[in-house]
Amino acid sequence: MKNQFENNWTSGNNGYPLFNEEVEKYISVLPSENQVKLAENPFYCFIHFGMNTATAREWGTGTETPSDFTIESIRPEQWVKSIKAAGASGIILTCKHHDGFCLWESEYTDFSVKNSVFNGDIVKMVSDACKDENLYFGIYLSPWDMHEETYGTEAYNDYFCNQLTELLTNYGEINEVWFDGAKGANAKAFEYDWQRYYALIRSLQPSANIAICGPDIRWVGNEGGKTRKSEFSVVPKALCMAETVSKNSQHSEKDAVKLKTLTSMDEDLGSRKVLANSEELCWYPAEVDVSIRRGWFYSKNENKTVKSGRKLFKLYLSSVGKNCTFLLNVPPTNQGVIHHKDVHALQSLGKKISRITAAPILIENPGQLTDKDGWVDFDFGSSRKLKYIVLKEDIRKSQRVEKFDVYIKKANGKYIRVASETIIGSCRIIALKGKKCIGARLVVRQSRGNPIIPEIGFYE
Ligand code: FUL
Repeated sequence: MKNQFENNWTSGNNGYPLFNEEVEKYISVLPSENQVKLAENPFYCFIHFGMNTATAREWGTGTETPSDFTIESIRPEQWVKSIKAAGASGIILTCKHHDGFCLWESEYTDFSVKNSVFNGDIVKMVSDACKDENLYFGIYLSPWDMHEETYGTEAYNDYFCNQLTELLTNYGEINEVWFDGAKGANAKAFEYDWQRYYALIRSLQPSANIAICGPDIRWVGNEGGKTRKSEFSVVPKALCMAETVSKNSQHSEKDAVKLKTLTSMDEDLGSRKVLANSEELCWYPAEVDVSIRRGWFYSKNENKTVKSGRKLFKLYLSSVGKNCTFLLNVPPTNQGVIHHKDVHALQSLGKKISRITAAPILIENPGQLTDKDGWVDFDFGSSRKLKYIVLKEDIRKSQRVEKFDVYIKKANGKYIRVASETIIGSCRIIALKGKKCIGARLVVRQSRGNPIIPEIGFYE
């Protein structure tokens, strides 16, 4: 009779093959260097700011005029400092939202800050402020444009590429390009030339990840911070074209048929069952985008809806702590600053995040487990109050762990199971509220090949 630890990846692997051709196929899917960098910096802030900030709307109409942008000044250094206090490592600015109004002085349209009371280039001001504080800078450029008259004709692809070129060449390093899939129901039908946009980004900013309607970062599927039980980064390749394919028909019929059965909203995107039915796979990690307030843009009516530091921290744990990246939107006010309520919540979030790893008990590198390591023991040397366990897989060797348990060891030598989970991925955080113990045991139950765990940290 096996004890509770003997059923593990070295002895039966939960009924799944540990290594065969299929498994080899799954673990041969690896992240790009850009995706590794993102996994190491998994928390960014979104800044929704623009015409809608001046008019207090969520979506504009495209019929606004530059004089409707009545904001005269902004304090981007205050934006960047507040965001940095939260622990984020980058900012993504809405350079152009669906209304088409540009926050930089684009050569290709009159509909920009250049013809408003604002004196300056907001993209430049924010990207400079990021540089000053060592934050990454990324751009949001809405493909859907309600204002631009070429929208709906082939000339719009040129217009869009011209604007992309301006943004990708005049502002230093661009770390991420975020393409929104949103488009109004009555908008003109139009085929975006995604492949052309991607090629342009790759050539002008090779270190940028392309998110959402792009091949590098997957939308988790909702804006409420909900994540799946198992967020796999290896998924069917068809998914990485999903948002694109659903909006234009430039891809083959074969892709479109596959996508009918699997969308980025499905609960299971990466189990063996799903992967087995898929010819091609890709590395496509999930991003959780949430606003700190009810809306994406600032409205004074929504000051009451600012999420508390506690709530934001929960979102952090369920995104960054579950193999996802976290993109928290913080919209500046029409006075050009981040409202004090948001600043306060960001500070509180930052403190909570830094507390996770502030008091280490033990940090180890078990490395690649061998068939002698059905479980791994950790000895704390004395009784400690365990609050967090942070686990990392070596994603350069793909995502392997499919099921694991963590036990704590009590002073009397007894083991108590405190976590029974599925995936690890780039980062998995387990919160335990200060459990007294003298050690811990990690049991990997199921894996795709040998698990590789370069770091497991225990904190009190
Ligand atoms: C949505 C947009 O329509 C919202 O305004 C916002 O930009 C959000 C991030 O994406 O699709």
